Amino acid sequence: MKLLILAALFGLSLAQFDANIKNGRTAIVHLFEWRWADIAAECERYLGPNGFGGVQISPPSESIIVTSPWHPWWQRYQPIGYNLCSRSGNENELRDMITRCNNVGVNIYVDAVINHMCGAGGGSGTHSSCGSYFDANSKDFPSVPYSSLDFNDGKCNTGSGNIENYNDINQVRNCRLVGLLDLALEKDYVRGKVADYMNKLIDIGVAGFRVDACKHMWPGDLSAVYGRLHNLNTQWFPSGSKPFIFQEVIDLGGEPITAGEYTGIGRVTEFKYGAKLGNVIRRWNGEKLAYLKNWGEGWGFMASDKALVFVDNHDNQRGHGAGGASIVTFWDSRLYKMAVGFMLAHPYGFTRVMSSYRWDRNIVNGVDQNDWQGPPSNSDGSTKPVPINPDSTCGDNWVCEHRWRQIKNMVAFRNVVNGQPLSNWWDNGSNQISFSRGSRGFIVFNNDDGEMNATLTTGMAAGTYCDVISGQKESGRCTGKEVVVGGDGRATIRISNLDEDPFIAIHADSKL
Ligand code: AAO
Repeated sequence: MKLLILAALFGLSLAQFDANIKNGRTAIVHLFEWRWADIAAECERYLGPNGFGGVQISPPSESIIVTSPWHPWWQRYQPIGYNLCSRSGNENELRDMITRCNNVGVNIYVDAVINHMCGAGGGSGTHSSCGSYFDANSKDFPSVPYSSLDFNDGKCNTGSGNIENYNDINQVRNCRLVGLLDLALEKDYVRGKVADYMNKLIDIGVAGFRVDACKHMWPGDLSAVYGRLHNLNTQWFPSGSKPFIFQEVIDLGGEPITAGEYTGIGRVTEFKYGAKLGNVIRRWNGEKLAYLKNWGEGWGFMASDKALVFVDNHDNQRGHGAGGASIVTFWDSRLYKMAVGFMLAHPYGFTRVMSSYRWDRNIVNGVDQNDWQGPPSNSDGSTKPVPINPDSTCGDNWVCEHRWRQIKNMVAFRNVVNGQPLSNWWDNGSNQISFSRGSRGFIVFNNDDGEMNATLTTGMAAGTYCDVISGQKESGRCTGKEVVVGGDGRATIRISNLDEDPFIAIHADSKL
């Protein structure tokens, strides 16, 4: 009996680390600010067929509408209630998306903003995405309802009421993050309202949550909320499945609150990953690809089975959050493809691919003057659809990194090599590296200034393979470079440092 209880507890505690992904898939994509109707179509026409396991969506909860600046993306991080209408669409469209994505084996993960409501200066009225009335001055949010009794202000000791010092744990968790009204999650009532919101989404069919701003919530409060969550909808998930939880905690070291305080209750975003990989790919601070030999825990990251990893996110691609100038994004597309390629080839962590929109980037003294700009929009601020061009790229300033051939094919690579160990590491002591994933995949990078010409152990069966970076296998033929693996498992690899994509990847399914 005792053993059974232990097993049940153990099972429960492990469950929220599992992304509930179907069909052996391994990566998710953040379709930042996409409309629900476009995500539904993307699941059916692209994500399902190309082996993506899931989508992180922008917050679906009712938010404030900000008009100065004009409809910034960040207005959605200021909830005024938990009705399900947002800039991405209404509740029916949300339900339709979740159903259609689930039906093609693509999971939906919701960005849950539960630490706070809108900013203290949000005013009063019905300037909200479902038109619900609220009053930020009196902390009155009748659509939930929350009243002034449901906020933390009494517990905050700073003069401004805001977080002023990240070295003071109490401030970070009891004061307002950039002026956002801070919910009192230790109250049973507040926990109940938050859990109701998340449970409604679970019942509709989502597979889990990115939980926003977890550093600003006490782990005990979060764990109490998670403990109230339903199992996933059995129409699409095995009975007893728990929602996947990945928590946004920015821990680059140097602060008293660490990611480790949260890894017991769910996965955690590993922000060191993108910040350090950016340095390596840019070759800043004397970093080189050869140093990636012990990438992962060896670099001081959290345990692989606790980590949610990404090259950039919606904050640090535009200077919000943390990571700094080293973060590589679609703006540096050549380096970006290498960084994402490396991430998807390497076994560490659960991977998330970013999919962005272009904005009028204008960096003055290191600060982007237009970091607030929302998605491609009509003049009334409504979000534009994502048009698909004949060559399968996206139009209207939607970047769609996930549709770049190199990135899409590396998502497939990760699925093919799933579960295989990293082996046959090779480097030239500088910026040329290669490694295998068991006998299922092999990748080589040349980020040096000279040409690479080396005979390397691939771990692959003899044969001719199609490089999925310069091209791909189509109707049995290769549209890119071919790699010949000999009977000894070795291949001669030449990569010019001048190539647009100075890397090559082959896998079991790209064999010709
Ligand atoms: C907007 C306006 C504000 C206004 C507010 C209220 O911009 O001027 O006061 O409304 O009216 C997003 C936007 C915000 C926006 C907010 C609400 O980014 O600009 O405010 O929506 O509309 C901290 C949090 C982290 C948070 C990050 C942005 O810990 O949780 O700030 N990310 C999430 C979301 C994000 C969202 C929110 C939370 C709020 O992803 O999109 O905000 O829902 C240090 C700390 C970090 C801290 C950063 C930034 O980082 O460690 O925890 O993140 O500072 O303040 C080095 C250090 C690194 C340090 C960094 C920066 O890199 O190593 O640790 O420097 O100092």
